[in-house]
Amino acid sequence: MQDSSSGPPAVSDFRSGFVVIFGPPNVGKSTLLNRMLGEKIAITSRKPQTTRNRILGVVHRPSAQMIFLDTPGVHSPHKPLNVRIVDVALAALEDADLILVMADAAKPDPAAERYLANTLRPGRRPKVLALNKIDRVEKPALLGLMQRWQDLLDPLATIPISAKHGHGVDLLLDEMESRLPPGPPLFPEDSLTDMSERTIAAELIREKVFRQTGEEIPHAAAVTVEQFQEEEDGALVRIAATIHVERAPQKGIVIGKGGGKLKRIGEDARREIERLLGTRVFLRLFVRVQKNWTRDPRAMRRFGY
Ligand SMILES: Nc1nc2c(ncn2[C@@H]2O[C@H](COP(=O)(O)OP(=O)(O)OP(=O)(O)O)[C@@H](O)[C@H]2O)c(=O)[nH]1
Ligand SMILES: [Mg+2]
Repeated sequence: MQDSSSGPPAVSDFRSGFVVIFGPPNVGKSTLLNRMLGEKIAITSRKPQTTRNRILGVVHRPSAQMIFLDTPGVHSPHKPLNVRIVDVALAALEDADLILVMADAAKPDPAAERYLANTLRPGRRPKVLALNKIDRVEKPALLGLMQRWQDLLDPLATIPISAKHGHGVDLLLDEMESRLPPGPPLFPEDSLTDMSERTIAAELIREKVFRQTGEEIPHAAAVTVEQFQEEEDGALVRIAATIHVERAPQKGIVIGKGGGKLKRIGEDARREIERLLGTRVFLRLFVRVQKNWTRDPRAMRRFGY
C-alpha cells in the first residue's frame, strides 16, 4: 500500500548527524541534554567540572535523528585530571556535524569568551549558540549579550534558552535540525544512549557525592561499580560500588559523623537508580583511598578517564 500523505518522511527528507555540546564549565550543558532527551542520563551540579566523559544522547524527531555529545566544560586546565578531561571535549569536536556552543547569559565571563573564540576559529565547523539561564537575566541586557556573542563567534544562529525550565529549547532543536545534513537514522529507534545502566549508576552515585560534599571532595572522587546483579526475575538489582578519594581525611569526610553522610549519598543515589532501572535497588557503598589518583595516569585510566 502506498500512502504519500502519512507515515515517516522519505529518507531523502530525513536529517541526521552529530551535535557536540561545547562550552565553559557549569553553563548548563548536561542540564540541556537531559531536557532535550526527556530523561536524565547526564549528571549535573552547581559545581564546575561535573561532567568528565563525553555523554551520548539520541534525540528522535519525526524528520530527524540528532545525536548529541555532551562534553566536559572547557577552560585552561592545570591539573593532570583536568587536562585529560578538557581533551575529551576537544576531541569530541572532531566528530561534530554541528557545534552547539553554550554560554551562561547570567554570568558573562571574559576568560571563557576568549577561550571559545580561540578554540572555535571562524569557519571551521558550523555553530549554533545557546545562551542559557535567561530565567536569571533582564531582557535589555540579553540583547546586548546576543550581539556581543554574534560578533565573537559568528554562529549561524543565537538562541536564548533556559535549559532548566525548558524555555526556547524546542526552537533551538528546530534550528539545529535545519542545519544537519540529509541522512538516514544512525541509531535504532529506541536507543537513548550508548552508556550501560551500570555506568549511569556509577555516575548517579558520583553526582550525589558532588552534591552532598563541599569544595575539595567532589573533584577528588571517582566511582566504580563492582557488582550489578539482577535478582528476583529482574525485580531487584543488587549493586556494590566504591567511592575512591585521594587522601585519608577525605574518606572520613565522605563517610561523615556516624556514617551519616555516606548514608545520605547512598539513599539519594538508590532512589535515582531505582527510577532509572524501574526496579528496586539494593545499594552498598564503600569508600577507599587511592593515593593521589588524579595525578596518576594509570589510576585515572582505571577509573575511566
Ligand atoms: N537558573 C538556571 N540554572 C540552570 C539552568 N540550566 C542549568 N542550570 C544550573 O546550572 C548548574 C550547572 O548545570 P550543569 O548542567 O551541570 O552544567 P554543565 O555545563 O554540564 O557543567 P560541567 O559538566 O561542569 O561542564 C546546575 O546547578 C543547573 O541546575 C537554567 O536554565 N537556569
Ligand atoms: Mg556537564
